Amino acid sequence: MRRNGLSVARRRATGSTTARRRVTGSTTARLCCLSLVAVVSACEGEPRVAGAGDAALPGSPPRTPDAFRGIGHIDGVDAGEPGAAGGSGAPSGAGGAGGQTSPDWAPPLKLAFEPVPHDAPLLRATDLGFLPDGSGTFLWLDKDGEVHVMRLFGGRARRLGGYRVPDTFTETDAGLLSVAFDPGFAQNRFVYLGVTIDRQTNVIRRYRFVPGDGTATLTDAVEIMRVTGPGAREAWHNVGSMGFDEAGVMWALFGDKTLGAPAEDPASPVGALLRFIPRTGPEGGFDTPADNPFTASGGHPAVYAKGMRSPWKGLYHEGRWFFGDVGQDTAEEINVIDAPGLHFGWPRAEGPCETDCDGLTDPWMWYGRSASHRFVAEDPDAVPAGLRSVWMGAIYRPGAPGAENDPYLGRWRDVLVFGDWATGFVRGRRVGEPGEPGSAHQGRDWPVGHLHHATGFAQGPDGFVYATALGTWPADRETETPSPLLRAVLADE
Ligand SMILES: [Ca+2]
Repeated sequence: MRRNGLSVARRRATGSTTARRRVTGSTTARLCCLSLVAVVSACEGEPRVAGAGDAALPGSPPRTPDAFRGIGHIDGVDAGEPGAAGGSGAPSGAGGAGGQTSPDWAPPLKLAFEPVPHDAPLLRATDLGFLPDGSGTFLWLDKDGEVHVMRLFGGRARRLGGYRVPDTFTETDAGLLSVAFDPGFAQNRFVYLGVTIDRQTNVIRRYRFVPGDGTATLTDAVEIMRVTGPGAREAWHNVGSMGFDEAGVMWALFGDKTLGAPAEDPASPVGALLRFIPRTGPEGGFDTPADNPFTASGGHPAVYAKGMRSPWKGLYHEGRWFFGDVGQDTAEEINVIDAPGLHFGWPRAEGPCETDCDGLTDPWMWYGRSASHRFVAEDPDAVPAGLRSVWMGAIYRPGAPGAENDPYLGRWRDVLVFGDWATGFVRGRRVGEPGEPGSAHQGRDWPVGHLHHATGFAQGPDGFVYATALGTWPADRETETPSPLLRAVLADE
């Protein structure tokens, strides 16, 4: 847990000033942060669920624009059109100040999720990620602890083998939850798995992926990161999405273990985005980049951002992180991390802060539980549900291998796809260029499609984005339905 003195730049523009020692090149580095290592700690599902209708749930706070702070507008519950211009879906800043807005605005993305036949018996898929070797091989995680090693063959996916994480703790939303690949995978074959091992503890382990004669497997487990919530009596809110930035620094989201207060304590690694550099030796562990914000003041050296409740899915994109924070009673948040040391409010605030707001960063967007919210109303396939659980899906990576023939015709570039696990709406919103104050976003969001119980996204070497979802939920449900593998395709072509 000592600092190694590396200074890691966050911004794309400065990302080359430092490099992780084992990063072999920008292409390789980019390859790993791509794996949209999504993730999930799935699905909130607190006791409040109980199949109740929206009316049975606590109401959301009124939209009070004066209380909004930070960048951009916030979409409130049933707020109608957001304050930003561009109601048709066009970027609000198109052709705007200094020509700094994203070029070549394309028609809004509309997606359909086509089932891909497969032979994997997993019931509760939590994440998937393609090996960065162009083979079409991907790891598909089951909440129960099984890693299914799969490969795309034409229009199907076939199971090559698997690996069971023996000590997976699977209560509530806990389990085997996230996967990422090392920037140096081509040389070291390192794979990282995020897994819950007991009610209080999540770990990130490094494995070596060893393809065998038709039965690929994982070997040499080494613990890199351990995050414990001492005193946690509930299993909820565990390891979320994880990945790497361009400089080879690993990041990972961790829920608050339902502890509340530690989420805003810089000395605690729960309720936080952690940033660290996995050691490559057999002893495991990590070092931390010199620009993590709380090290000098006695905080946890890996903590980069705080104040999160259940950030089960997020993604890194060109110097910023976009993550969803699942609310307890009122608000599902979409947050942007664009500076070190931000505090996203929990447990002092859920949704935009209204009182005692000093030092807190409000969400970029948020939505509540109302069935008449436009996010739900604009999805004709929305599933009636009292629960909401926000997720972050993907932003298309046009520079990735296989993306030369972008099947989305440029429409997914710089577009954040997000949605709700419980109702199934999927929406898109264009993101602005990084490093421009006040322009983390552009325009408004629009309906993209529908995907129920979504849990993971990954861009494949064929250029398509693949998604997965829980097949069976809740965890103790007796009826078993396999998880789907889904190929995202343009819906209007
Ligand atoms: Ca918040």
